[in-house]
Amino acid sequence: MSPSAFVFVMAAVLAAEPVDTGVHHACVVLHPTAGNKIEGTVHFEQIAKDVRITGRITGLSPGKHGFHIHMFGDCSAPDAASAGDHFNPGHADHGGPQDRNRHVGDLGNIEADKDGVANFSLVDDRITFDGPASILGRALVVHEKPDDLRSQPSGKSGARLACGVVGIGEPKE
Ligand SMILES: [Cu+2]
Ligand SMILES: [Zn+2]
Repeated sequence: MSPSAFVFVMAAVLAAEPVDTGVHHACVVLHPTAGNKIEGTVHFEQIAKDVRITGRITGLSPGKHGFHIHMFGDCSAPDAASAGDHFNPGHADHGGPQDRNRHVGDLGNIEADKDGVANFSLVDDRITFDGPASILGRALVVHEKPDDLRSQPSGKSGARLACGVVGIGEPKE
């Protein structure tokens, strides 16, 4: 084989190599809405068919706080109303993370300790990084009150205390 033919063949082989453009890690930096001091960082990592959600959020009142993916990655309004409703591509009812009938964005609650700090690690089997249930570009919202996992349309979780956009994270391997 001539050198130029070899280069041609190698270029064809490299071009045919499947390129994995899939996202396996996403990251959210939470910013407080007007009038409070909630801050935090949350990571989403694909593990087989599930997504592990880990994070640390500070400035909360002790106890449970609703924790959802909302439709729009727009945290610009002072009360984060611009993020829209719960992310619900399947037109389901509001529910808890263990329910089959739930919004894709229904991640339930996080719980803050007496110092107002929530350290958590959850696993969810509905959110994804591609296809119709992809959370990329949408918003993560932390609420004032617990999500009761039942009431429509959003679990009576009250005001939005912090909001952040779900961004593509650096691969962790
Ligand atoms: Cu919410
Ligand atoms: Zn919901």
